Amino acid sequence: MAVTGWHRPTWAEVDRAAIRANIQNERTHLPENVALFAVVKADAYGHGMVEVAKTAKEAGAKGFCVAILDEALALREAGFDDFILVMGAVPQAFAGVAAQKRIAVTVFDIEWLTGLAPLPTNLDVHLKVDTGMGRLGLRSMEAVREIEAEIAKREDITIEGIFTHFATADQLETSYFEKQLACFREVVGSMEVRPTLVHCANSATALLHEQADFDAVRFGISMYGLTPSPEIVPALPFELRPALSLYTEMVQVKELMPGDHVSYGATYEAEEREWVATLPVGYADGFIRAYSGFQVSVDGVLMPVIGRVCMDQCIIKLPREYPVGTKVTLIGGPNSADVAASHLNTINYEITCLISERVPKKYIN
Ligand code: PMH
Repeated sequence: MAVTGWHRPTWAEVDRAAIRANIQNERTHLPENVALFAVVKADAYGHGMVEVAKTAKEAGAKGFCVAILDEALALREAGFDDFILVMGAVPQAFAGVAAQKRIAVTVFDIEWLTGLAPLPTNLDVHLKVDTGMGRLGLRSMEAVREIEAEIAKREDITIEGIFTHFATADQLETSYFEKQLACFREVVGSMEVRPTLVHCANSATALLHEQADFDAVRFGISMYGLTPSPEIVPALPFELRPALSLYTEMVQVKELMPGDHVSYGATYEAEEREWVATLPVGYADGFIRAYSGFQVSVDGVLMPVIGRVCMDQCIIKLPREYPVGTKVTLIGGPNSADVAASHLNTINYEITCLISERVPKKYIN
């Protein structure tokens, strides 16, 4: 059982108004008839799936996309009766469960279909086309036609949708993207019957490319107010509002003397008299060891994490003495998820997904 730390002053604050604004801005940007599906997999990129799903729905999201069947079942369990698509592979053995719960699944392989026993009730499927991502998907027009013909023979399966996923939508150079898009259009055009939901856009595509020919977008990272990549920031059609901030409080403040050391390995040595604070957050919370050297902030003033980050604690160097209980922004404001991603040599997606279940989420607005 994962234990959440409600009795420790370390928490993630999720601003629901930011999520609503990001969705509403994107809906205004999209043609009226294009639905926005909120991508809430991986606990809504670390923001908390159920609360985000509620907020997204209030803001006009018409359904949800998840990676695994359990996430879809958890949404049903929480009372959502909206459209849900599992974008990852669902084992055949669980197709019946998905059908019963009216959860759409992704079909990317003829073998998955041919080996499928008759289902007790209709299963909606979305065909996944691999137009260049090289991950899941049917790789040719013929493969799509073959599946379409196979499903036409069955009474228990409906092709509700067809989709693809872009490998380079977050880059300003669009030649690979254009190739994928042309391939997708060609495959869709070759179908006997155009499915109700033809969709291809992740956030970057939904923000930067015309969606008039499509029926839905799968809006993930930018619903959380983060950019799909730093390079497209100047091209974004509206300002994104980050929803998540990670906070903690100083639990001990002390003065080091020259030559004093900090944390495992005693890798940090004070050169002069200096103030430091111990924070109750560590790598088990998703504040991983690579955050060593990262600048967190107090009222906008940046201060570095010194020495090694421990499992449950870390230490920062203060510019002066601060009272115990002072609130520290680990992620947010000047030390945004993008700045953290750059420090960790990763992407903002990973920064929020890393935050573990031990960190409680507090929802505002
Ligand atoms: N559609 C699919 C098939 C996805 O895998 C993802 C995100 C999205 C839509 C939403 O993308 P966005 O968050 O950029 O809007 N998938 C992943 C992934 O597999 N790794 O990082 C993001």
